[in-house]
Amino acid sequence: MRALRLTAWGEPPEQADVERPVPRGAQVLVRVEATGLCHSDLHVIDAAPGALPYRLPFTLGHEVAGRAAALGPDADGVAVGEPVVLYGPWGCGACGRCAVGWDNYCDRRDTLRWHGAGLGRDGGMAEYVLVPSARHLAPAGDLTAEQTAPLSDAGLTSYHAVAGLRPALGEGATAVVIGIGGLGHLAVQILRATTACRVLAVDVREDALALADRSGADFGTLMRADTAGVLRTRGGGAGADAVLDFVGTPETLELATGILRPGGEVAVVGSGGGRLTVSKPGVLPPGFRLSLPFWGPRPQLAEVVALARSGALRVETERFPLSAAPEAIERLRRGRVRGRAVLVPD
Ligand code: FEH
Ligand code: ZN
Ligand code: ZN
Repeated sequence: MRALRLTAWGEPPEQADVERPVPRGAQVLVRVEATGLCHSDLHVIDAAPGALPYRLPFTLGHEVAGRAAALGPDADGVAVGEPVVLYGPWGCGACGRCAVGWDNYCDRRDTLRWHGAGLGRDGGMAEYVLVPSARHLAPAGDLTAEQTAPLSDAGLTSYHAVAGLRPALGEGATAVVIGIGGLGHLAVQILRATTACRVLAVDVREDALALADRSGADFGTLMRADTAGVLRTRGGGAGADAVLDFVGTPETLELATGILRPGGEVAVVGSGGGRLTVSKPGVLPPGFRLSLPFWGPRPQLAEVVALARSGALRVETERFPLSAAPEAIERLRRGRVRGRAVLVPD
C-alpha cells in the first residue's frame, strides 16, 4: 500500500510502498479516507536526530478518519465498514490517566518510544492504518471523513482548551482567540456553540479574520501595535476573561497577558517558542491563571464529533491527494493553508 514515511531525521518524508498490515489480537485495521496535516507533523519532520524518542522509519499522520476494514480475533466494539475516527494520543494503556481515556496526559509518556499513530507508530498518511484496539477509535456517524479527520486533533485540542476555561466563560464574559488557523477557527465555533461569551479574534492575515467571521466571532482585528487597546474597547473595557493563544510566540503571549482581566486565564496551545515570566510582584494581573492544554481526552473526542454532527461545528478544509503531500507540507510551512489541510489517499 502507499504510505508517506519518515525514514531519516531532518529529511523530507518519502512516498513508499509497504505491506498492508494484518490485524492481530485486539487490533483493528482502518481503511484511511482522510488524514489532516498538522504543524506538529512539521515539527516531527524537522526534528534533529535524538530530539524525539521515535524509532525510524514510520508512516506520518496522526489526525485520521476512515472505515474499519478488518478486525483481529480479539477486537470488539467496532464493526467492519463502520466509519471511525482515530483517538490520536496513545499512552501506556495502564496508568491512572490512560485507564480513564486521558492518554494525552499519560503518566508514563516520557518512557514511551511513540505517542500515537504518526508519532513514532505507523500513522494515517497511507491507505490503511493499524490501531492497537477499538479503544483508540470513536464512531464518526454520518460525517464525511474530510470533516471528521480534523476533529481528532484540531477539533479535540480546541475543545479541550475551551473546556478548561469554562469557569471563566460565563454570561457576558469575553474570550479572545489568537490565531485563526486549523485550530483557532474551530475554537471560535466551539466557544459560540458551548458558551454565552463574546468572542474576539486576532490574526495577522485578513483572510483568517474572514474565516473568524464565518466561524461566528463577534469581532476580528489584525495583530498591530494598538491591538491590545482595540480588544479592550471591544471587550467592554474590563479586559479578557480568557485568552486562547494558538500561536504561542513572544508577541502573542505579550498580547494575551496584556489584555487579561484580573482573575483571567490564558490557555497557550501554540508552540511558537514564546516565554512568560511569572513573578510576584510582577506585571501579570492578580488572579492570573495559565494552562498548557495538550490534545484532549478520549471522552471529549466523542463530544466534539457529536457537536459536529449537530451542525454546530464545520471544519474549513483544503483537500490534497496523498501524492501531493509535499505541496501541502510546503503550503503549511508558508502559512498558506486556509483552515486545515487534509490528505486523501489517491
Ligand atoms: C502531537 C504530538 C506532539 C506534539 C503536539 C501534537 C499536537 O499536534 C497534538 O494536538
Ligand atoms: Zn497535531
Ligand atoms: Zn499511561
